[in-house]
Amino acid sequence: MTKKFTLFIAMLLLASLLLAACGGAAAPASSGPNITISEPYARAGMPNGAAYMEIKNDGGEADAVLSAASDVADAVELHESKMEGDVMQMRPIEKIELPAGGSATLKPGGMHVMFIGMKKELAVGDKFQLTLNFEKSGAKTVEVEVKESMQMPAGQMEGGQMEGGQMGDMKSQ
Ligand SMILES: [Cu+2]
Repeated sequence: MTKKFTLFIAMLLLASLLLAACGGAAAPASSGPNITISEPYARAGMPNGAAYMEIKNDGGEADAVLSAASDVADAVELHESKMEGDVMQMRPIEKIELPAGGSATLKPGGMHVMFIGMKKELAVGDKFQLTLNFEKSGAKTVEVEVKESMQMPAGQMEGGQMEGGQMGDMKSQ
């Protein structure tokens, strides 16, 4: 009786160990890449535009942005700007790497999402959808707000004032 009972307890223990093992096996799947995209914004211009943001990977597995898509432009590419001599050059990049626990900052003068052939001119304050396609995390869509114009500083100033009708008023006076 005691022996049988002990065996029963042993089997219970074994079963709970197996359950724990299964639970443990499920954990690595949830500790894959964990992507957060923060503060996406765009600089609008004609004929091209660019979007910037911070992409964080809090997960335990590396990921990468492979491509981007949006209906605001004819083509959307991943680019990187670099100084070559005195000239700022940009070139398409294959992907944006996101190491486990790492992040990538897309900012003016660095990596960016490039919009080639804007379908219409965006104004400061406009919002549009941008989808980033990740190697492991799949597609993630963010809302991008147009914060500034590409044509600076003249474009920026004119854009704001002409929209408000102030330029027109001043001219007519
Ligand atoms: Cu570019």
